[in-house]
Formats: sequence, C-alpha cells, structure tokens
Amino acid sequence: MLLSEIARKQIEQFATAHGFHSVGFVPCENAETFPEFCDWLDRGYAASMGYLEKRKDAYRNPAGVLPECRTAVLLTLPYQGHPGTKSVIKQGRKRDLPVQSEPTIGSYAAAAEDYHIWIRRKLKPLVRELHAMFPQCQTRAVVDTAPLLERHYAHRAGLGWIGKNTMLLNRQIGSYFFLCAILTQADLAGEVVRQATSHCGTCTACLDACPTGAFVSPYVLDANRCISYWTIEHQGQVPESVRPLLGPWIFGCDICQMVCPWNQPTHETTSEEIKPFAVEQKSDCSHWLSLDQESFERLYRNTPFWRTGLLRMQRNALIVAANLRVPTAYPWIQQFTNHPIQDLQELARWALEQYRDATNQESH
Ligand code: B12
Ligand code: SF4
Ligand code: SF4
Repeated sequence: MLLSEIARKQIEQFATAHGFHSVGFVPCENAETFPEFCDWLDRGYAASMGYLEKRKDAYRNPAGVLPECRTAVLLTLPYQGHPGTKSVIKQGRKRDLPVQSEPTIGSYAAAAEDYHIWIRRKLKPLVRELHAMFPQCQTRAVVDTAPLLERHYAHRAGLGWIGKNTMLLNRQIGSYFFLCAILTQADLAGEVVRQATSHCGTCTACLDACPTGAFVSPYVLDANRCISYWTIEHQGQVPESVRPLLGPWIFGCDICQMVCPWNQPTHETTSEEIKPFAVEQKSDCSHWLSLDQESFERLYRNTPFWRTGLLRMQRNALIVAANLRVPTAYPWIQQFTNHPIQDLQELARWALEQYRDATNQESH
C-alpha cells in the first residue's frame, strides 16, 4: 500500500473516532468559483468585512495559505441545529416556516467554547501524525479564519453540495455542521475527486423564508441584508430601518437552515464540545443588558461572543428586546438611556419608544 493511501486511511479513522462526520481529499488547484468570489466582493456584498477583500488573491488557491500545498483535506463536524419550524400554507404551497417568537441565538454559538479553538485543538494530533509520516512536508490546520474558499473545496472533495442558501449541504446531516481543513504539501489526494450533485431541485424554501431578502438570487447572499452579518460582524450603530428585521436574533441567524427539508429532522450530535451550554442565558436580553465588562470577560472569553464583544451584544439585545417587547428587559433599557456610549443611549430611547407604540396600539 502506498504511503499516501495509509495516510488517507489514518485520517479517515481519526476523523471517525473524533466525532467528524465526513472527510474528503482534493488536489490543490485554483478554485473554479474564484471569479464568483471576486464578483461578490466587487458588488459590495461583503459589506464591511474588509478582511475578505484584503486577502482576495490568497483565496484563488490553497497555496495562498500554505505555499506549495498539494492536498486539501476537508472535514465536517455536525452540531445540534435549531428545530422549530411549522408547516403552513403560503402562496398556495405547503411550507415549513420558523416559529421563533422568543429571543434566540444561532445554534452554532450554543456550545460552551468557540469552535475555532476546540476544532484546532482536535486537529493538532492529526497534523502531528501527518508531519511524522511526511517530515519533509509542511501541514497546517485551517478553521474558518484563513483565506480558503472552504465550501468550494468541501464541495469538490465530495462532502456535499452548495445549496441555494449558499450553505454546504450533506444528504445525511443537512447543513448544521462546521467545516475545517488540513492543508498539506504531501500528495494525498491522488485521483479522488468526488464532487457531489445538488439535491435542491425546485425547492426555494430558504429564499422565500429569509426575512430580510438577503438572497440577491439563488446561491448569492448580500451580507448587507443578512441578520447574521448585522448581529455578529457589523461594528457601530444598526440603522433604524434594519432594527425590526433582526426580529428575535441576538446573535447569528438560522432561518435559511431551519426551513431546509434536508435539516428535518435535525441531526443529533455526539461530540461533547458541541453540546448546547447555558443557551437560555445566552438567549435572554436581560442577561446581556445586566453584564459589566468584568463578568463578560469571565463568562465569554473563548466563546463565539468574544470577538463581537459586550457592547455589540448589548446593542443586539436592546434591539431584540424592543422588537419583541420583552417585559423583563424594560428596566434595563431604562438604565441604558444614561449609558456613557452615545449609540447605546440612542438605541435605548428608540427601544422604549417601541414599547410605548405597542402599548398605544393595544389601547386603541
Ligand atoms: C464571510 C462568511 C460569512 C458572511 C457571508 C456569508 C456568505 N454566504 O457568503 C456572513 C457573516 C453573512 C456569514 C453567515 C453565516 N455563516 Co459564515 N462564513 C463566512 C466565511 C468566513 C467566508 C465565506 C465566503 O467566502 N463568502 C463569499 C461567498 C462568495 O463565498 P461562498 O459563500 O463560500 O460561495 C461560494 C459558492 O457559493 C460558489 N458559488 C458562487 N456562485 C455559485 C452559483 C452556483 C450555481 C453554485 C453551485 C455555486 C456558486 O462560489 C463561491 C466562492 O467559492 C466562511 C468560512 C470560509 N473561509 O469559507 C464562513 C462559513 C461559510 N459560515 C458558516 C456558518 C455556520 C454561518 C452561519 C450559519 C452562522 C449563523 N448561524 O449565523 C451564517 C449562514 C448564512 C448563509 N446563508 O451563508 C460555515 C458554513 C458551514 C456550511 N455548512 O456551509 C462556514 C464555512 C464557517 C465554518 N468553517 O464552518 N458567514
Ligand atoms: S442567515 Fe438569516 S438573514 Fe441571513 S440569509 Fe439566512 S435567513 Fe436570511
Ligand atoms: S431550502 Fe431548499 S433550496 Fe434552500 S438549500 Fe435547502 S433544499 Fe436547497
């Protein structure tokens, strides 16, 4: 057996033993969808995520991340997704729509630790093992932050198809999974390219359900209109016209996945790291509004909320509390009218107006 075949077998065994669902190998060639990526950037669909434009050229080929890279090994790690859809008749057709009337967070953020951290930790022994087998070759684990078109290469590696909601989808586990990669200068891929075919068919459930109309067309998402972007990535104030669109989402958004038939029912996860942790607290506007910087650092260092930071989480919580008129949040919002940060003060006054408008409407 060739050394590359032994390495492939070892990686597959490792992946299965460590809670990964699937693994695929692809030679490091230029991404055929690189022009689509450039077009997406040129149209301004990345909103303020300047880090994508800054490293644009590096996305063309995995060698932009690891020079002389020969193989990309792509892996999927499922997590417990948001259930909560109900069947309704919309425009004469049966549709599954989200029933989310309570404040909530994207399900990928439900675990106790940020996935970038624990997936990297999980991959370390595998990287070491590959290095021992191919000492002359460099090998690197990549989770999300490197300039790699992860969905493109995962599709090429046969791990699923790119859905109309732009998510990578897999017949067995739907789309509620993380992607990660191992890039290596060793030649492991051989001829194994198993690009999966699409199973979206005539379905358009995700496109119809997106509450903000973020899909410019199937497969193209404009981040300027995506709740996930506004709540996680956007810095500074949220324009008044956008605030009601965030609905119940304090952090992230799962709607275009919740309605997808390939996520029904949601996949059970076995990995300890992904077990939902203190989700009620994270979905509670008053909890976020009551935190000071010290308690935020104690509770949320090394979690997905860390990069977004306390002030932006409080910004989101004020908006969601106002959207849903959460009664318990009212006294906290009153306190925010004296907040030292001008934007939060303004937001709190706006939030109180929404409560008042709702009360006035009820009394008429
Ligand atoms: C920037 C980013 C975002 C942005 C923009 C999302 C977007 N759709 O572009 C925002 C902040 C909005 C976002 C949101 C979310 N994200 Co995000 N995000 C990324 C990141 C860092 C880069 C994605 C990117 O390059 N976008 C630019 C577009 C052009 O690229 P693309 O979406 O990959 O599209 C490719 C294909 O669609 C193809 N293509 C283009 N046209 C066409 C046409 C056809 C017909 C076909 C078939 C293909 C095709 O070409 C494109 C380039 O290769 C990746 C990690 C990574 N390094 O890849 C994570 C990643 C995509 N995100 C992820 C997750 C989990 C989310 C959220 C679910 C989080 C949440 N709950 O809020 C949402 C989902 C929203 C959605 N529907 O995509 C996962 C997705 C896993 C999966 N199963 O697909 C990733 C892979 C992170 C990870 N390592 O696990 N994200
Ligand atoms: S994550 Fe939410 S807002 Fe963004 S495209 Fe999907 S449904 Fe629309
Ligand atoms: S909801 Fe339908 S169109 Fe959208 S990704 Fe899922 S199967 Fe494809």
